[in-house]
Amino acid sequence: MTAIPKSHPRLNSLLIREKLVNGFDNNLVAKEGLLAHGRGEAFDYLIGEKTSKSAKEAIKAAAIMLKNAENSVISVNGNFAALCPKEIIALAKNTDSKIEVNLFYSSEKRKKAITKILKKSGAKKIFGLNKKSSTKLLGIDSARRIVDKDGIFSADVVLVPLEDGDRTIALKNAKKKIITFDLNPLSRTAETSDITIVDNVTRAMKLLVAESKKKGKKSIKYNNNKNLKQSILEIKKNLERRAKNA
Ligand code: PTJ
Repeated sequence: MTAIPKSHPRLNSLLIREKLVNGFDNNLVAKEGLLAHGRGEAFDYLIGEKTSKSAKEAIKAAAIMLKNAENSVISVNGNFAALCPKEIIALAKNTDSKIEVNLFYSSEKRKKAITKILKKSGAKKIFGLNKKSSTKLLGIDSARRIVDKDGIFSADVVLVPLEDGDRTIALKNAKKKIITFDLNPLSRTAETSDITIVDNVTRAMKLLVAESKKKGKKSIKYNNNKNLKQSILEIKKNLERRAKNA
């Protein structure tokens, strides 16, 4: 592990990168997960590496949607497990959601490593591990089609972070409400989901956990297309400010 100077101006970003690299070394993260992270980093740079106003609105709506759900599931992939294990458990507890491991680049070795870190962080029951209770989602070619009958398959709301577009579309076709974290507001997942949180999952999950603890509000006016437009305009504003100061 390379020592990162504490005074580095992009310390947080480097620490996140290191978590991903460690996650890769420990079989949590797929090689392609490192590439996905690189894409995310580029967008994070464009949004100014902080949670925007539109992301905060999306987070509020997501907390309400999860709490109002009958059967909500948090879908966990390698990047999510490496970056936010404690927050996954806390969110599941606050919103009474199930946790399911669902991988694009699936292997038993990776599933084991992800299960281990989730259990270490306090998970009791994890879906998506038992072949006997698995079934297939229509419209997907990747291993992501294999889902748990009692988990994603029967869920009404699914949180799918850092997701590929095909599965988001398949889940929408299966009439599920979808919440996602995606730093790219132009991705198919961002455009297809019911709630897209355009923020780094490491910042946004902490805020979502805090929001999900709050009592009170049972509904919120929220429009994902408007919110995505706002995210894009926030990037534009940020770039204009940078160009002015260049
Ligand atoms: O663990 P697996 O096998 O299920 O594979 C997971 C990856 C992420 C490799 C897989 O889902 C994948 O290939 O995803 P995509 O299609 O590359 O989409 C990932 C999206 O997440 C991209 O739009 C990235 O910009 C975005 N992203 C990357 N890092 C972050 C992020 N969004 C929020 N926070 C991040 N830290």
